[in-house]
Amino acid sequence: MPLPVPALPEGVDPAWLPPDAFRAVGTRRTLIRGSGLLVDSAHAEVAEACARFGGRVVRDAGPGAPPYDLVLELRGTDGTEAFTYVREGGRTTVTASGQAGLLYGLFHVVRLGEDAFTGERPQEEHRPALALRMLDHWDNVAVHPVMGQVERGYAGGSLFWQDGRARGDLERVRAYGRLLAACGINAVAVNNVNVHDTEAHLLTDRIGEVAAIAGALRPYGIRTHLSVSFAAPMVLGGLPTADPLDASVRAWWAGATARVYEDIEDFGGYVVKADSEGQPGPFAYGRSHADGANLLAAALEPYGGTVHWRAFVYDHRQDWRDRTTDRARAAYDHFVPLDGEFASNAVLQVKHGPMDFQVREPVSPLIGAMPRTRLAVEVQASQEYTGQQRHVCWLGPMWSEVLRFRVDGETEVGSLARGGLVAVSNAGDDPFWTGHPLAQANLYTFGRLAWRPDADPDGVLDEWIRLTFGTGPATGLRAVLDGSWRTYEKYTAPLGVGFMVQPGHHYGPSVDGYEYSPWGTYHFADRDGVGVDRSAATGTGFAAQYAKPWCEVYESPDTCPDEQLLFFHHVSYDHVLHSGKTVIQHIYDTHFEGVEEVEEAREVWVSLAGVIDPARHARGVERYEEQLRSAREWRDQINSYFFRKSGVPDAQGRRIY
Ligand code: GCV
Repeated sequence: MPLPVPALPEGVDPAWLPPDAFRAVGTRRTLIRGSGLLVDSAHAEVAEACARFGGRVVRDAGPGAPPYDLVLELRGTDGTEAFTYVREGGRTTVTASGQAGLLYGLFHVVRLGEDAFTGERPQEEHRPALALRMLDHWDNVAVHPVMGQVERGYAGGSLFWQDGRARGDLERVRAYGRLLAACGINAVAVNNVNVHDTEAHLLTDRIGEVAAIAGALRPYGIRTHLSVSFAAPMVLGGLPTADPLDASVRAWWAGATARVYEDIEDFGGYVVKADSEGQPGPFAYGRSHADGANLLAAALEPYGGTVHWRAFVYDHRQDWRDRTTDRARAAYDHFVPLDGEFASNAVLQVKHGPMDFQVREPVSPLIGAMPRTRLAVEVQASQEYTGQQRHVCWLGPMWSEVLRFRVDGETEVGSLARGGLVAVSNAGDDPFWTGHPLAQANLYTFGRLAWRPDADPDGVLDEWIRLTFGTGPATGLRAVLDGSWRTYEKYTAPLGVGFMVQPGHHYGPSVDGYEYSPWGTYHFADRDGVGVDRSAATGTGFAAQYAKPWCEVYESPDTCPDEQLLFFHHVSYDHVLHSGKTVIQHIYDTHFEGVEEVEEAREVWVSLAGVIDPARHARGVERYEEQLRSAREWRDQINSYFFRKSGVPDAQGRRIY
C-alpha cells in the first residue's frame, strides 16, 4: 500500500497544493502503470483526489480495462526526470522512463487543471534544464545564541530540527517534500553552512537523524545533502590536522563517507563553506580550494555523491581605510586560477552576485570565467536583504535577469549552471511556511526557474497564484507581487550601492551601519558624491573581471546601466543618469515613489478581504503595516542622509528631515 499523501497539521497552509488544485484529476478515471516508491506517491496523490472528487484510479490494469481519461505510465527505470505529455483521442497520457519523471508529469497535469483534459495536444517532452535544483537550509540543530534556530530565517523554527534533535514527527517534512516536488526541486541540504559543533556531529554519530529526514523526503524524489565542517577530521575524528593532502585525513573522510552511505544509500553529498567568515578551510595548510574540494569529492566519488564547494570566500576582517581591497573581486581572484583543477564531482557554488544577495548586484563575473569547472549558481529565497519576509519582494524577475544574463554577450548564465541552481530556503515551521504568505511565491518560482531557467517569471507567478488562490483574486495578487522587487529597490539602497542596513540582523536602514566596519561593504558617500569606483582605470579593477562587452559597459559611467551605477562608480550628486535625472534627484524621487507604491499595494491587499481566506489575509495585513512603517523609515533616513551630505534640496520641495 502506498503511503497516503502527508496530512498537514491543523492550521498549516496547503500552499500551492490545496485540494482544489487536484479537482480536474480527481474527477477523472486514471490508470497508473509502473512500480516504485515515487510511482506510489503519484498513486497516493491521485487516489486522494479521487476520494475527494469522485473519480477512479486503477493501478496496472491489464487488457480489457475500461477507458481512462488519464494514463500515467512508467516505461523504464533509468532514473531520469523527464516526461512526455500528449493529449489525443480524448485521453491524456504521461509517460516517463524514470519514476521522478512520472511524478513530475502528474504535477504538470495538476498545474494544467481542466486544460489537461480539453482538446488535443501533440506530444510534448518536458525535461529539466538543470539536473540539480536544490535548497540549502541554513538551519541549526541547536538554537544558536545569536542566529537563532535558522540563520537568516524569517519563517519560524526549522522544519527539520527541534529541541536539539531531528523532529520525531516527520509528517510535515514529508509535506514539505511534496510541495517541493510539485515545483521541481529535487535536493535539500538540511543544515546550516556555518557548521557549529553540535551540527558537525550529524556527519557521524548523529547520521541516523539525517537518515530519518532523508527517508521523509525520498518519496518525493528529493535527495538529502549535508553541510559539513572542513575541520571534521579534527573535531570529530581527533586527528591533529585537517590538511587535505594528509593521508590520515583522506582516510578519515573516506571512512566517514562510507558510513553515511550505509545509512543513506541515495545521499546527495556535502556542502562546504570553507575559509569564509570564520569557517575552517584549506588555507590554514597552505592548500588551495581545489585541494580542499577534491578531498571530499574523492570520498564521495565511489557512491555517486557530489561536493558543493562554496565560492563565498573573502576577507571579512578588512580595514575600512584600505581602499585597494575590494570584496567584490574576491571570489574571482581566489577561484579563477583554479579552473580545471576541480574533480568532476566537485561543484563550485557561486552566489549570483559578487557581494551578498543585495537587492541589486551585477551578475558575478566568476560565472562564465571558469569553463572547465562545474558551477552552481546560488540565490537567496530567504529575504535577508530584501525585507526578511515582512516586506513583499517577489524575486522572480531578479533571478530571471540573472539566469538570462549573457556573460559574454551570448552565453546565458542559466546554461552555465551545470552544477545546478541552489537557493537558500525561505521555509520554516511557520503555518504559512514562509512567514509572509506571499513569500511562498519565491519558493515556487525558484523551483520552476531551476527546471526552466528561461521560463517567463510572470507566467510562473500566474501559475502560482492560480494554484494557491484559484482565479478569484488573480488581478489583485499580480498587482501586489509583480513590481514588488523594484518597489523594494526604490525605497532602500540606491543605484546598486547595496547594504545601508542595520548591522548584525540586516533589517531596516542604517546608511553608515557598515561604513566603518571590517566587512568590505562600503558606499563612500561624502559631500560631493557616492559610490564605489570599481573601474579598471581609476578604481579597484573589478570591472575588468568581466568578459566583453560587460567590462567595457561597466568601465565607464557613460555606459554603465543606471541601476548598477553606484556599484561601479563614485559619481557626484549632480551626475546625470541615462534617465535624465541627477543622482540626488533620483534618490529623492525613488524613495518617495517606493513608499507610495507600498501604500498602493497595501490598499490592494486590504481590498482582497473576503476573496482571500481570512488567516492568510490577516497575516498579510499585519505584514503590510510593518512594510509600510519600515519603508517610510528607509525613505526618511536615506533622503535625509543624502540631503545633509549634499546640501542639494529636493526639486519638488517634499519633506526631508
Ligand atoms: C550562513 C551572509 C549572511 C550569513 C551567511 C553568509 C553565507 O554573510 O549574512 O549569515 O552565513 O552570507 O552565505 O555563508
